[in-house]
This record gives sequence, structure tokens and C-alpha cells, in this order.
Amino acid sequence: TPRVFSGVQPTGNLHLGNYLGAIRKFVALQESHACLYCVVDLHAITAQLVQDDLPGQIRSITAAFLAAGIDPKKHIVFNQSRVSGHAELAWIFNCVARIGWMNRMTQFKEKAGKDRENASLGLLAYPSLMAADILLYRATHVPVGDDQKQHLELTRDIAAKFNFDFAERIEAAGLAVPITAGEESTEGYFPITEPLIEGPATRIMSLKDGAKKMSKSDPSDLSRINLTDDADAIARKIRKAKTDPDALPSELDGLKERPEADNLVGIFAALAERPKADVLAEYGGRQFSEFKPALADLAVGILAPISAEMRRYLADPSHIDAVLKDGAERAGAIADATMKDVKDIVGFLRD
Ligand code: AQP
Repeated sequence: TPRVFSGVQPTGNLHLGNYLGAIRKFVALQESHACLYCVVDLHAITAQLVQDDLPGQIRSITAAFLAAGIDPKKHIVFNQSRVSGHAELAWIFNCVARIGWMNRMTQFKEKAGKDRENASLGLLAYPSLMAADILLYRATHVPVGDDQKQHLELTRDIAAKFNFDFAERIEAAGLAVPITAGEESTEGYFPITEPLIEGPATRIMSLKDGAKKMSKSDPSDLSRINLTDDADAIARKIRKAKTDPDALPSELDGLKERPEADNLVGIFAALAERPKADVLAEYGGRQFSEFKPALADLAVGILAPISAEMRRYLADPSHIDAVLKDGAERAGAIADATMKDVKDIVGFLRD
């Protein structure tokens, strides 16, 4: 059966990029797949060890999941550190993955900056933990934003190398299952996971710079729309968003070399669930002074109910805490079964 896994780090305010690139897709996939949605707190300490109010951050991401429409009864919502299999499998994957693979990761290079020798070992190993998150549940599909594409390719490489290196033992233990990777069909233990990166919102850019992605860690709050921003803040940020002086084009081609205009049209299209060409057919020839208020209204209409729900959940976190505890128990049962298999395959004696 197709199984979905995805995670969000509890490292700050969720923004429109996280919502359109990830969380909204999580909600849609619930209809067709068995889903696990995880607040990845182990990842949260890789770039900065001491986090402000980590419990509050974990609850806040969970509140966003629930407010956006994720059903924790039908699917599994939990925080990563509660299921020890993530860390255990990550260790084994640290021994599968090669240092060269990790050194090539653009996110590591960006986050480590110039002083790479001083980055945490955890930041370098981040993609190995991410592979463990996904493969612990033998998930087949992972909805993410475009920035995670390279990490998902690495997850596929880790799964393929594990399957290859242990092929005989997987076979001998009767644990081989059919695996498809693109065109090819083979056998192995871990699936070759398919990334789900599609639609107009795979990479929402900063409102202040069309060349930078919208990000939680951007020092300028004007660069992003937070899920918790009120209607006034949303309208103000969109009004102040960087644009060029020209009117909107009527054709997609007219957005080339206009990254800020392209981004705003993309956000409109994603929020309205309409193709970009359709948005341009309506707004082509009009000025940003007309387009921006329409975009602000659209954003407020979608985000205001979500942030109101988030506040309601956070006012008394007991429901959130119960959801996370129950989710961890159910995730843990799947994880334990995988870890038993993996220990048998590697050759660790176990109970
Ligand atoms: N700008 C974006 N457009 C589309 N999708 C995005 N995502 C993040 N930014 C955008 C997707 O959101 C999911 C959760 O992200 P995360 O919190 O796990 O990590 P991140 O990518 O590090 O998020 P940020 O906001 O950009 O944080 P910082 O500033 O720390 O780098 C992922 O699926 C991600 O692709």
C-alpha cells in the first residue's frame, strides 16, 4: 500500500511557503494514502543546539497540522524524538552513506556557511536522519518543497545501497519485497521513495528578494507571510512586497526575468488553486496596485481561519499533547517491526 511520510521542523514560525509547499499537500494526500506527519524535533537541534521554548514550538507545528485539516485519528501525527527507531536507523544509515555524499548537499553548504569545520556533525548527517525518518516506515511517497529534492535523492541512494549491500541476507531472511524505481523493478527491503514535488508552489520566494526562498530563518519578517499573521500584517507585507514598475503580463512568457512578479502570480495561483496562465488571463495588463489587494484578500481568506484554529488548539494544549502521545505509540509499532527486520539483516543479536 502507498504510504506517505513527511516532516516539519519546530524551528520557528511556519510561513506561506511551508503551508503551500508542504502542509496543504499533506492534507490532500489523506484521501488516498496512509500518512505519517511528523514534527521533526531531532532535526531542529542540528543547526542550533539550544532552542527557545522547544516544547512550545513542537505544539505550535502540531496545532498547524490539525488546524490545516490533518486528521490524527485516521492518520498518524507525532514528534520524532518519541520514537527511538529514528535515531537508531539513522546510525545504521550513517554507516551506509558516504561522507562525500553528505559534503555535496547544498543545504549543508548553505547552513554551515564559511565556517564548515565548526558546523555540528548532526548538521552534516541531517540527510541520513531524514532517510531514516522516511524508511523507518518504508514510506513510498514524500510530499516536500523543492528545496528538499536533493535530500530525497540521497534517501533513494541510501535505500538502494542498503538493498544492494545486504541483498543476500535480505533474501535469506525472506524479507525481500518487489521494489520499483522509475522504470526498473527489483527486489529489496527498503522502497525507493518517490518525491511528490509538483504544482505552482514548490518554491515560494521571499517577498523582498525573488532570488531567495521564503524561509523561517530570514531576519526580515517582511520577507514572509507567517501562518499566524493577522489580516493587517498580511495586507501590509503584500503591499510592501518587492515588484517591478511594469503591469502584469497576459502570458506566462512575460514572467521570465521578472522573479518577484512571477512569485506573486505563483502564490495567487497556488492559493486560488488555478493555473498561473489563468490568473494572467484575468490580471494581464493590470498594475500591481490592483493585483496586490486581491492577493491579500485571497491570502487572508485562506490563512485567517487556520490561524484562528491554531490559537484555539494552543489555548489548551492538552488535546495536542494527547494527539502526539497516541501518534507516537502507533508510529512506534510500525518502527519497531522495521527495526527488528533491520537488526536481523545487519546481524545484531536482539530479544
Ligand atoms: N519557500 C518554500 N516554498 C515551498 N516549500 C517550502 N518549504 C520550506 N520553505 C519553502 C517546505 O516546507 C517543509 C517544511 O520545512 P522545514 O521546516 O522542515 O525546513 P526548511 O526547508 O528548512 O524550512 P524553512 O522555512 O526554509 O526554514 P529555514 O529558514 O530554517 O531554512 C519542507 O517540505 C520544505 O520543503
